[in-house]
Amino acid sequence: MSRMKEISDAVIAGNVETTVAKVKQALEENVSASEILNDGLMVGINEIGTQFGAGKIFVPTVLMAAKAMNDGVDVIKHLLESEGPTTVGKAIVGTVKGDLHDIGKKLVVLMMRSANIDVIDMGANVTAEQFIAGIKEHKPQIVGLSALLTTTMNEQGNVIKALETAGVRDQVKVLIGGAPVTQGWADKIGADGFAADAAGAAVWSKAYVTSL
Ligand code: B1M
Repeated sequence: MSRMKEISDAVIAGNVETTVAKVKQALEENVSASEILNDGLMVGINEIGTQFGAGKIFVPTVLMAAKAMNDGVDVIKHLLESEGPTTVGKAIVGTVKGDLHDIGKKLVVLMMRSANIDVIDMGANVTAEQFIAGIKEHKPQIVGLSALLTTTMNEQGNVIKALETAGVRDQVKVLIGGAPVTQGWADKIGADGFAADAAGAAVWSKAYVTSL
């Protein structure tokens, strides 16, 4: 069995120890961190999503797989992140209120940091008020809003409205993303940008801050 298949199988099985061990083995075999992420860990969590959506597995199984995925990402994190100290801009990124999904958001944070952006990770289930406080405290150029549920996508629009009401909307660009989110949705709620994945979020953010 290939190493990448072993990693995806370990994520699907929710086996944290095996996932971490196999990721370490792959690194020792000089497999790149992005290959481990895309061809191993992501394949596993996507299969979990398919099985969950089909009602074949339930939340506890998904949670175990998410833990395996997160711990696997932790092993390769330092390789995905840039080691350069120079930052070209600042962002705050969080998953919106009512939404606990944070794996994708963590990857977005990781990739934006690797593009030399100083990112404050606000966590998950972040309220509009917390985003506003984050803007006032950290003075970022970019606010990133992640949403994984069709129900919490609306909260991305609510945050944008709240930023307008608080008088801070013109201080930042708002980037949105998450599995159900599209460019059309970004246009509809008045977001400045949409990215389909973590790499896209990094490219968009870097292009914006270096254009200032
Ligand atoms: Co949930 N869940 N979940 N879940 N879960 C989904 C999202 C779902 C599609 C599964 C399914 O039915 N097939 C479904 C949503 C259906 C819908 O609304 N359309 C779903 C559901 C229904 C639920 C619950 C409601 C289940 C329940 O309780 N009945 C519940 C909601 C809880 C809540 O949030 N209030 C729930 C709970 C959970 C767990 C807690 C068990 C766990 C999350 C653990 C955690 O994150 N710490 C979980 C998981 C793991 C998933 C799946 C299986 C995997 C999500 C994931 O991490 N993907 C997911 C199915 C799936 O997506 N295939 C599912 C991997 C990750 C790297 O991808 O997050 O898409 P993703 O991020 C990508 C891009 O979207 C993008 O870049 C990332 C990296 O490339 N991106 C951005 C993300 N944010 C971005 C921000 C940007 C730009 C790009 O700019 C700022």
